[in-house]
Amino acid sequence: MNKLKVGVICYPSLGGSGVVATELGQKMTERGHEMHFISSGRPFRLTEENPRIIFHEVKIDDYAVFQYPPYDIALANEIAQVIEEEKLDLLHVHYAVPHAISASLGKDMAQSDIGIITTLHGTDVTILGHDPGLRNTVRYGINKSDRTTAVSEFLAQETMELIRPDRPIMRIHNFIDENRYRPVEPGLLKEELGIRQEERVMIHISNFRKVKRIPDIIMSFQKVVEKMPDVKLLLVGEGPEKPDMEQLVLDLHLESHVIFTGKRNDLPELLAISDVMFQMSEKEAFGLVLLEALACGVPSIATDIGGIPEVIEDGVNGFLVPLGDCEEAAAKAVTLLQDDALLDTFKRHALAIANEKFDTETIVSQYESLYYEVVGRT
Ligand code: GMT
Repeated sequence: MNKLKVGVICYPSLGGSGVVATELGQKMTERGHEMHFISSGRPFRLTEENPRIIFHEVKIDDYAVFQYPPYDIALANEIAQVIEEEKLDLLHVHYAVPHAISASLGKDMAQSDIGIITTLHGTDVTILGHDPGLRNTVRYGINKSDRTTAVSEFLAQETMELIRPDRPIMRIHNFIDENRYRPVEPGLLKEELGIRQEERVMIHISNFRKVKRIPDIIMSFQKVVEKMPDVKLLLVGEGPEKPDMEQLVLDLHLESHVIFTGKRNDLPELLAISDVMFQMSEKEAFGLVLLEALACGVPSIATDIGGIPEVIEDGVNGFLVPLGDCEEAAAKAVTLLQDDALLDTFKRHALAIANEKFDTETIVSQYESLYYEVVGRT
């Protein structure tokens, strides 16, 4: 099979979608393909030097004539230029809006017949899809793509129902870097964070946006502390909600139980000292962080919404609770944290499901087959 030159368009810093785009790019280079990232900044997980990864920065000049710098047009320009100069075989865009639109425009500008694959990650459908104006734009982006994938069965179905595109949506689950996310030796991290050996640890990792419903986590955790005081909650990440969450922790007198770590690079080590992950999101197309936790052997208490039930099987590798039900979340957390045998079983299931259902090479192969299918067709 010929090796491909693929243009990858993604957000450099927006959570899980940028992570998946980067990990996939890296995995594709191991299979001999050349990946050209076209983005406003270097994707934050693209840290290692790799001769088969080429980064093309989209620069936007601040012309006085525009009130807002036209990023989508600048991106289309760059895409057209890279298609021509690098003789790309394919474009893989993450997010329909604006990336699939810019890709389609860039393809026209380059007068190319290059194929476009769009991967939907969630908010472009579950949030933008509810705006009638933008819904048409999302549909346009999908219809202009040769193939569209969604990161969960839930998102694929939601897209068909809300957006009603002309073409089917194929589900390809997310995956993680299995060399990084695995059970690791955490060293003295527990002590460094001021956690006693005998204390249980719950962890939440996110970008602290409203959609993550962090107040539900803190209020559920308060109920856990009432039942078993030897427990700590790690809140890992940064984002707009953080100052309010720090205040809520003070208001609930939980400051000796809750640790805000800020953004961290040692997530596998933090997961290694954690017993249970806590995720109470109101929208989640997949929940990449849940899979990262599973791969480190950490089960979850998570809301029964969106694509989460495809990652967390209730009573197997975690517990699912109704959205906003802090009582139930706390009860399930206590059940798990107070029963060593049950926790051990859940941890084993966590690892097994991460390794089998979300096997990295299988999922990367699904994308690679799609790449060849679209290149063959165009
Ligand atoms: O919601 C986030 O934290 C960021 C967002 C993104 O755009 O990266 O995540 C979305 O894509 C991830 C990767 O596919 C999914 O794991 C998240 O569930 C999805 N977020 C939402 O649907 C809210």
